[in-house]
Order: sequence, then structure tokens, then C-alpha cells
Amino acid sequence: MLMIVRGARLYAGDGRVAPGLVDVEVAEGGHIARVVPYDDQREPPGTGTLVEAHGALLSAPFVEPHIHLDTALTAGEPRPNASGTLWEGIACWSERKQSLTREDVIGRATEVLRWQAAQGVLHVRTHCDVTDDRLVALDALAEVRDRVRDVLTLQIVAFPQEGIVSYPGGEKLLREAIARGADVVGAIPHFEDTREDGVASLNLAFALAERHGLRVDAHCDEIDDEQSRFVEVLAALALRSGLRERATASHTTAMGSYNGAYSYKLQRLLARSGVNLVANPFANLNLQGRFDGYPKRRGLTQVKEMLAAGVNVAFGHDDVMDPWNALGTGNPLQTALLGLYAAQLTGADEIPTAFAMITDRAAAVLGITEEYGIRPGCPADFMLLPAESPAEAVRRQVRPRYVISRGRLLAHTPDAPTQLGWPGEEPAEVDFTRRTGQRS
Ligand code: 17E
Ligand code: FE2
Repeated sequence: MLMIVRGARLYAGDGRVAPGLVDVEVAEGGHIARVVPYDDQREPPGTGTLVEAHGALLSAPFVEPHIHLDTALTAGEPRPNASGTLWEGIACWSERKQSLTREDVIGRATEVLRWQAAQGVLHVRTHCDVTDDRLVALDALAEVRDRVRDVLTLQIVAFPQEGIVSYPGGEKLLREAIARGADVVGAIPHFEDTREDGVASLNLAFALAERHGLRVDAHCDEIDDEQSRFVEVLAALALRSGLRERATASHTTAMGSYNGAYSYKLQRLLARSGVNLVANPFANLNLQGRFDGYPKRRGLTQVKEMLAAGVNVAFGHDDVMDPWNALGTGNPLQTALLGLYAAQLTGADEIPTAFAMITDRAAAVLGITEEYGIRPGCPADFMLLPAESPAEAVRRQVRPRYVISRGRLLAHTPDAPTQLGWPGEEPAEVDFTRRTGQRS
């Protein structure tokens, strides 16, 4: 045995926790051998690392379904995004793109992946701008993907930031990016010059994905225009091509402006099509509503409604210190907390769903459901969170105590208790898990 974790609470997916405590045994090869009920009388196996969980929450790792590693850590270069719009962000990036080098991209992307791995993220889908004649970022990220292969999985989306049809040479660059090893085909229909160009760009993206056996993930309707309706085109193409849950619509913020009658039609279509949605609350609370007076729109997709309609929805971080968000840490628990407030997923039964949206629901976006989870035969990728439930992990924004990748300890964050010298009391450790009224 390589490792045995004793006495953990098991996150069972879909926001739920399995009853009782479990022991998880990791075989020499780095995969999960057994998951059995915890028995404090049982002798631990003589070999392997013994981890006493003391009831901590054991979960498959966080999954980042949407980030831009090529643009990360470039905020303010060559100038800040003063208006805070998506459009000025794209303009700033277009300038910064001119000075990209392989080392520059590898350095920044690797740094953010280190942050994410330390915070329990072991599966990442990054978008990569391919509207660049040299495809510098694409080649660099492909190199990063190879370098990190033994600890985390990285999917690269060929993302045509400045368009496929409207950008000169856009289609050729997209094809070239696929030839050079992109995993997923991207698009940005709302940024194309005309509605027809937008539709044509989606047709192209799906045709390429079908031909090369790839997935599709489009930045789609990221605009406060209630007439931006490319998500229906994407869903129809997903249905007719058979790509279905292999297709994802990211952002879809225009949905926050659709009328009730159209929203109903769309909920039905999206559910039938099997497509995934990814909401990025940091970016879109920041970027949307910038052309509104008051009342000012929130610029988020219909998270609650689409979940209720049976659509898979996940939360992504999108940016870490780049032209679209000057902040960002890559920590999915922050994404989940912000997202659940933005989408008003604040009911007691909805808060655990926000945890699912950064774990199993995000894994479904990446299409890694077979190898993702705490089951015999799965790679031993997991984390131990110092929390009794998914809702507690989100509420207290805990850092994983241990991050295990392929049965190997990847990151360790010791608990850091706070001592409080409250008037009239001896200095004592603060228990942030205490419910109101429990103090004697
Ligand atoms: N590019 C884009 O089109 N939209 C975004 N939210 C980001 C980059 C981050
Ligand atoms: Fe994005």
C-alpha cells in the first residue's frame, strides 16, 4: 500500500456527503484500491503513509473549467483597463500580445498552476488566444501541459480572441492551433462583426471539432445585449452533430437580459442538447453592466434556472490578474462563494451545489467523469479539507490540508489556529465552526 487515509468524511458528488466515515487505501501504482467504512479497531496496513483524517472532508480535487493562463499576471501591461469593459480588456491584451515570448507565457502559466495545485486544483481547462500569427502562447502552453502531466491534467482550448471569421486569417490560425495540439475548439460569436459571421464561426468550430474528434468550448454571448442569441445556435449544433455534452457555452451573460418567454424556450433547448454552461462570476460581475445606468444589470447567466432545467452548470475563475480582472487567486472556493451570491444560490440545499460546480460538475465540463472520483481504480487524486461539509468548506474558505496527486503528497497546509484574548477570558483558540448559541 502507498497510503491509507483513515476516518474521512467522503464527498460523494452532487453536493452530498456519504454517511459515516471511510478509509481510503491507495495502491502502489497511485490509484485507489479500496474505500471501506472506517473502523477504529482495524489495524492499519504495515506499509504506506498513514494519514489520520479526524473527520475531515475527503473530496476528488477541484476542477478549473475555465481560466486564461496565457493572459494571467499581465494586469497593467502595457496599460490598465481603465473603462473596465470586456472590449478595452481585449484591446489591452492585443497590445500585450505583441511582446509575448515562450518563456514569458511558460513562467506566468506555471506560476498560476502552482497556485491552483496548492489549492487543490488538479484538472484545468485553459483558453489560449490563437489570434496570433506566431501562436506563441499555444506552443508554450502545450509545453506546460507536457511538463505538468504527472501531477495535473491541462486541457487547452484554441480560443480565437479576436474572431474566426472577422479576424484576418482567423480560420487558418484556428486550424493550425488544432494541428499543433489544442484539445478543445473555441469560438467567440458575439465578437464577430455580424450575426451571420457569428453563426458561421460556430458552424466552423463544430465542423473542426467533429473532424478532429475534439470538444467545443465557446465564449458565447458575453455581452449585455438581449439580442445576442448564439447559445441557441451552439445548442442546436451540439444536438445535431451529436457532440452534446462535449460542447460548452462559457459566460453566456446575455442570458441575464433575456425575456421570460425566450428564457423558457432556451431552458428546454439547452437541457435537450446536453451542453454545459460555465459561469465566471469574477469576470462578469466586473465586466458587465458597464454600459448601464441604474438599474444596473448583474450580467450573469441564468445559473439557478438552468440548473433547475437540468443543465450542467459549473463555475470558473476566468482571470488571474489580467486585463479583465486585476485580482484573482485561482482558488475555486472563492469562485464558488462569489458565484453562489451572484446567482443567489443561497438556500441550504443550494450551497452544496456551488461546491459541486467546482468539483464534479466542472469535471463533467472537461469530460473526465470516468477517472474522476473516489472509487477503486480511479487515480488517487484527492484533497482533505478541514471542514465537515461542502457548505462549510465554502463558508469558511478553507485551504486543503493535504492535496494528493496520483497517491503522492503534493501540497500540505497546516491548520493555523487563531488565538483570541477576549476581555475577561484567558487567550484561547477561536472555533470558527461554532454555531450561534453554543457558547456556554
Ligand atoms: N476574453 C474574453 O473574451 N472574455 C473574457 N472574459 C476573458 C478574455 C477573460
Ligand atoms: Fe473567458
